[in-house]
Order: sequence, then C-alpha cells, then structure tokens
Amino acid sequence: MLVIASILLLLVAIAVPVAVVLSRKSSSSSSPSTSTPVVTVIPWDGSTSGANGSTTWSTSADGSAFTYVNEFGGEWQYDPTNPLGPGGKSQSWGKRIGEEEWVWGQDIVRGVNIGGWLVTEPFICPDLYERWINKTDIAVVDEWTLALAMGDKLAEEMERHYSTFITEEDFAQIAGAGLNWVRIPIGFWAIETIGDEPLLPKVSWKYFLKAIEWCRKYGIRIYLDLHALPGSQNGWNHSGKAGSVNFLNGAMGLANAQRTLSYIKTFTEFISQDQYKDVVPMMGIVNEILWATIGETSVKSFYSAAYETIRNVTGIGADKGPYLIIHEGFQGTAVWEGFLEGADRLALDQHPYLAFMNDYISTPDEMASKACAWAAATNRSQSAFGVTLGGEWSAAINNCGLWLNGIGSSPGGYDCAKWDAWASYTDDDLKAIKNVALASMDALQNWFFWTWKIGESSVLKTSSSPLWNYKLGREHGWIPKDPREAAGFCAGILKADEMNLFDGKFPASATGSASGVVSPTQMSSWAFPPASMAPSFTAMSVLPTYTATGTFVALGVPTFAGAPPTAKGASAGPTPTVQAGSGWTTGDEGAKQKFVAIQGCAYPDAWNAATAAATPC
Ligand SMILES: *[C@@H]1O[C@H](CO)[C@@H](O)[C@H](O)[C@H]1NC(C)=O
Ligand SMILES: *[C@@H]1O[C@H](CO)[C@@H](O)[C@H](O)[C@H]1NC(C)=O
Ligand SMILES: *[C@@H]1O[C@H](CO)[C@@H](O)[C@H](O)[C@H]1NC(C)=O
Ligand SMILES: *[C@@H]1O[C@H](CO)[C@@H](O)[C@H](O)[C@H]1NC(C)=O
Ligand SMILES: CC(=O)N[C@H]1CO[C@H](CO)[C@@H](O)[C@@H]1O
Repeated sequence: MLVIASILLLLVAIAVPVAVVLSRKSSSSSSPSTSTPVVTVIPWDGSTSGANGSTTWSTSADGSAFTYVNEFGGEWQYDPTNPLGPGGKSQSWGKRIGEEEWVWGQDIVRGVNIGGWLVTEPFICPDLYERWINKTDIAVVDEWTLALAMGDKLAEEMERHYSTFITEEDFAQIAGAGLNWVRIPIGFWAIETIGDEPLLPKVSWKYFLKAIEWCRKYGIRIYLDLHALPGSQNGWNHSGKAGSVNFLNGAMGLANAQRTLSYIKTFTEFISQDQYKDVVPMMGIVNEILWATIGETSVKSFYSAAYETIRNVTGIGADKGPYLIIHEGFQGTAVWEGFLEGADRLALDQHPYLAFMNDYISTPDEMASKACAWAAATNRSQSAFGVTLGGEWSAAINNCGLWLNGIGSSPGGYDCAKWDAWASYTDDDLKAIKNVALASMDALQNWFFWTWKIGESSVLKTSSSPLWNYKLGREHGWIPKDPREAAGFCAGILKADEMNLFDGKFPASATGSASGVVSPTQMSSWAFPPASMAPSFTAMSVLPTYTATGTFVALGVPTFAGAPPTAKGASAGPTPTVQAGSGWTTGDEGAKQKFVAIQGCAYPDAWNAATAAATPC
C-alpha cells in the first residue's frame, strides 16, 4: 500500500518540475516497512480546496503534499490564511463543516475509531510495546507500565508514536473510504497528571488539536471519547492501567469521580467554543463503565452529575456544545429508557462485540445474523431514548490476534492460524467476513468501527488482528469499499416480526428541540454523590473526598503554521492571525472550583484502593 502511495506521489512530483522528493529512511532496520514515511515536498500552488486527484498540502506548512483520493465526491478545504474557516466535505452527501448542519435521523454516522493513538493499546500498536517489553524489569501490560519502562525516554517515545502512527493523510483516507465521523479515545492525562502518575501529561492534547484541524479540512466530525479516567473505570489495559476499578468503586471511588468531573468540565469548555463545536459535536464521558462492579446507582448518579456539569457550561439547545454520550455499561439499551427523561441531547453508546461472546460454533453467516439481531433494540432505543450509536464493534468473529486479550494472552478454541493469516483468505472467507461487517453496519445504523488501523508487529512483520483493521480490510476485501452497501442488509436476513423500522423521529429533547428540563424524579433518584459506594461502603461520610477549591486551567488552543512555501527554497507564509479562543467557553476560567486534594490530607493510593479501608481526612 505504501509503495503504491509513494508511486502516486512520485507521479505528482514528476508532473511538477521543481518538485523535490525526500525519502526519510527509517532509522531502525528492525522496524516494519510501514514506518518508512515518504515525504514529497512540492511548492504550493495556492489552492485552498480540491476534489479527487488534487494535490493537498499538509497543514504543517513544511511543503509536504499528497494526492487526495476520494471517489465519493468529497472535497478538502483549508485556507492557511483562515484556518478556522469553513472546512471540507467528506463525500458529496457529507455536510460541510462550519456551513452545513448535521441532521440526526437523516444523516448517518459511518465512522471509525482512532484507537491506539492518544490512548495506546498493545494489540493496536504492538510495535510501540515491543520496543519496551523485556527491556527493563517492569512487566509491561498497559500504558502505565509502558510509561514506567520508558523512563526518561517517555516524552520522546510517545511523541514519536503520536506523530507517526496517525497523520494527516489518515484523515484524508478516512473520508476517501466513505466515512464521515471519527471517535477519538483520549485519556485524562491530556489535561494533567497528579502525584506519581507516570503517564505523559498534556502532549496528547497537542495531537487532538491537530486532529481537529485535519477533520475540519477533510469534512469529518469528531466524537471525543474520554476513554481512560482517574483510578480506571473498568480495570482494563485500555483504561490506562490494568488491574482494579477505582472509579466509583472502593475507598477512592468518590474522589476519582470528583476529579473526573473537573476534567469533563475542562474538555467541555474547550470543545463548546464556537471555533470548535462544529468539528467536535459529541463527547463521551466514560468509556465502557463497568456497571457490574460499580453498580447502577453510582453509574447513573455520576452520569447525572456529568450532565449538569456539561449543560452548565453549554446551555441547552441544538447548537450549544456537544451531544453528551453515555455508555450503556454492557446492560443493553433497553434499561436506559426513561433515564434523565427530558435531558438535552443525551445519547447512548453500545459496544457489541461478536469476538467476545465465547461463541465457538457459529459459522460466519450465523454470526452475521447475530449482528442483525442488534437492530431491533437499537431502533427501539432511537425512538424511546434518543440517538443510539454503535461506538465500537469489529468484524471479528473470534478473539484471535496478537495480544488481543492483553500482552501474553493466547486465545483458545478458535482456528487462529487461519484467521490471523489474512493474506491467505479465500474468496469465501472474504465474503463471509464482509457480510458480518455489512450486518453490523446495517444493524447499528450509526456506527464507529474499532479501529481504523492496527500497526504492524515488529516481531510478526505483518499486521496482526486483521479483523479489527478497517483500512486493511477495505484494501483486501473483507470491509466494503462503500459502506452504504450495508443499507437493507438485515432486511434480507431477519423475519418480518424481527424488524422494527425507526421512523427518524427522536424524542424532541434528544436532538435539542425541547426545554431540556429533566424529570425531577429522575434528578432526585440519581443525585450525586450516591448514598453508598461499591464494594461495601454504606456510609459515604467515611470516604475521602477532594475539594472544589482548585484553579481551573484551560486547555491550550492551536497555533497555525501559515501557508506552505510557493517555490523551492522559499519559506512558509506568515502565521495567520486567528481568534483561536481562550480554551474556555464560560466566563469562569480560573474559577476556584476544580476538585483537588485537601491540603494536609493523606489519601489511599487512588489507583489501588479497591479493597482498602476508607480513611477520611
Ligand atoms: C481519483 O483520483 C485518483 C488519483 O488521481 C485516480 O487514480 C482515479 O482515477 C480518480 N477517480 C475518478 C473516479 O476520477
Ligand atoms: C519477552 O520475553 C518473553 C519470555 O522470555 C518471551 O516469551 C517474549 O516473546 C518476549 N517478548 C518480546 C516482545 O520480546
Ligand atoms: C450548575 O449550575 C447551577 C446554577 O448555577 C448550580 O447550582 C449547580 O451547582 C451547577 N452544577 C454543577 C454540577 O456544576
Ligand atoms: C431500523 O430502522 C432503519 C431506519 O428506518 C431501517 O432502515 C432498518 O431496516 C431498521 N432495522 C430493522 C431491523 O428494523
Ligand atoms: C488485562 C486486560 O486489561 N486485557 C484487556 C486489554 O484490552 C483488550 C482489548 O480491548 C481486552 O480484550 C483485554 O481484556
């Protein structure tokens, strides 16, 4: 693929006489071939938009350029003198960022997750982990231990990952694949770390800002997904730290939740600014909250506090900041009907994974039928609750793949040798997996595949976990070239009484056309903090808390590079004067309301207190 891309770039370069082609060879010979970036530098011809086949220049203004390939009538648009102006259109049917409104019920989200980028995961970027496994005596299992192993190389290593794993061209390719949204997982450490948390603070935010710029340019909307929370909301490796759940669970459960509310406010303040709200119209507050551990009351009570925090920033109504996305906690969509009834633009996220059903017998066709069975409940939830998304799913029908279940894991019970060897798939295999993808897309209606790409393992020298790799699947035939192909797929499989057509009408409050007054009964049922805390605290007064007396600090705003050089050897244009905002929507930047530790108070370890005794200050 890269070879083809570089040939295309060379062709462009040949067509432009003064072009200079630089080939940056990878420094390490053991690195996989995909890490050899080819950068083509071409003088800028002054264009600020383009359609299929046009050359587009990187927003970094280093003169690097590539060919924009989009056979769906998409257009990139980026004026270096007005970088916050109207953006591109992902496809001919896309809604131009900054000019055209997204209409729920008419427009369909066809998206991918940008997994493994700003929150790393061993199975998505194995190469990054392979560089540090067995190099120190730290057992590397998640980003936390990876950071510890990296030691004083942390900033260098993470920045290398952020700047190479996903680049501007990925977003152009996402639009070119017929997709119009991305869900971008981010960790709390984009804002700050405290105490001895080893994760790299603040730097991922710089790359999130780049993603906003690129998405604007290519006409893609962003669902910001708070994927990793203080204390860990699910104990899985992708929450930052594998092990125990300390968010709304255990002695530090309340304090970690309070700290999270401050971070939710900080993100909301940024993305609700006029300059950014059209590019980031959705925010997920807690990825995959573990209801089974945390319990219904704490989950719902936290969601209601987050709702109030967010709407206090944004106000109520269609154009006021992001939709607020809650995860269903692996309970299904139906239990959420009536929750915070009347709430303004509250949306539900489900992550149905065929891969983790421990189903060892179903054929791929039977798996496709199982995916179609998600449709009726999804459609019902759209009518009864509001916007209902499939925020994560994959084409995998088993849990094969390098480190899919964590570093060192080896799945049993499946023919993984067959399913890992994507280059040997037969036409029947390709068709069968593609049907699973089509079924999932049609059933979920508004979806985000997990994930856009899986990096190559430096050990295996190939892309592992192929059924989780949208880009690779699209190139090789197990993901449709045009995701619109999925429309109506399940109608051909489900019986009439299994259908449940959604008529496009959400409850009025769900799309911002109601007062946003939440049912008082709901508000009082789910008051925050909850009256008890898992696993066994019946009196909340014994739990240590933080205090809302810290000073809020806004997230940094982007800076823009100016226009690329217009001739060989020339310098980039002047940096444009733009009103990039302050990072803050409301007037209370600097307000002393941020949850922080109480001076002089000794707290249990906020990441390891799930079974500790409570020691109030
Ligand atoms: C789109 O652009 C690519 C790259 O220039 C070209 O190969 C392809 O033929 C174009 N497709 C259409 C439909 O024009
Ligand atoms: C790390 O060491 C273990 C035990 O020797 C070995 O099985 C594994 O393959 C090594 N992993 C890497 C990435 O070097
Ligand atoms: C929201 O604003 C109201 C009114 O100013 C205030 O009473 C309430 O405490 C705020 N809630 C949160 C969670 O910030
Ligand atoms: C869900 O609703 C959509 C929109 O009306 C429809 O296209 C789809 O077929 C429905 N799915 C089922 C299984 O009823
Ligand atoms: C130990 C652990 O947390 N493993 C998880 C790592 O992430 C993968 C992929 O999401 C999960 O399948 C594992 O359970």
